[in-house]
Amino acid sequence: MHRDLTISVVIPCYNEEDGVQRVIRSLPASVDEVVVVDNNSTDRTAEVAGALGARVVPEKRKGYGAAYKAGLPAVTKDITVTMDGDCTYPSEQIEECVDYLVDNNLDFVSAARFPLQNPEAMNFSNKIGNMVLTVAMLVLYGTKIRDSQSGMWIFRSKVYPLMNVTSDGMPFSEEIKIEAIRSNQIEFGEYHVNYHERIGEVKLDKWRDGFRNLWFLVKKRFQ
Ligand SMILES: Nc1nc2c(ncn2[C@@H]2O[C@H](COP(=O)(O)OP(=O)(O)O)[C@@H](O)[C@H]2O)c(=O)[nH]1
Ligand SMILES: [Mg+2]
Repeated sequence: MHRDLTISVVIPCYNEEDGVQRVIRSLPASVDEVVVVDNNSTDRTAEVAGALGARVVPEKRKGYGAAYKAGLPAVTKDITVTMDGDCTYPSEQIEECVDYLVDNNLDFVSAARFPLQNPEAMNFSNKIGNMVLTVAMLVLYGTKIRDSQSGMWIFRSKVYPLMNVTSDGMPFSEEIKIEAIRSNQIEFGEYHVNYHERIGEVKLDKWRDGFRNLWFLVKKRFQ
């Protein structure tokens, strides 16, 4: 609990046995609940997470979005915080993000990685890909945000049902932000955070996922 609000952290994982245990261990004491969504991992992700006290939600449908669609409705606390199971997002800044949400009367905060505090944390092509997608989102939706692809969000759990999220894959990240920004019942904000270098193997296929995410933005805009 922080600022009288209870906190759940949701972590989607596909083969992140090393990363997820470090993420869970690094969480501040104010986190009341950890939900790990395991997508048919073939390593020890589920055992490791369970042994560290996380609630493991199994999801058979593949994909980052499918995992979140199983994990986000499963939270039971006031605030939902999301992060990857790879130690890239700053668990040490969760409380700061909740402060930003509360102090600015917001419902949904997206943690922006750019400008990168540690330029080494992301390779050049991913930086370009992120920039292209964020500009595409600005052009198509008029959203003036710095990071359309951040996987760390801090929101009041009660607003989740107000967002109509559909994607089973990586576009889930941009989609939830569009839904939050567009809703007149949700106050959206961005907060700059530090982004760390990844532990474990990258799951993202930058060309395939980059184009899929771009196509998703176009499709959702004109449907
Ligand atoms: N549950 C689940 N998690 C996934 C899947 N693909 C990626 N992830 C997780 O989603 C997070 C983001 O993937 P990652 O490779 O770090 O992508 P990046 O952060 O965009 O480079 C990581 O915690 C992955 O383990 C999937 O198909 N299912
Ligand atoms: Mg990641």
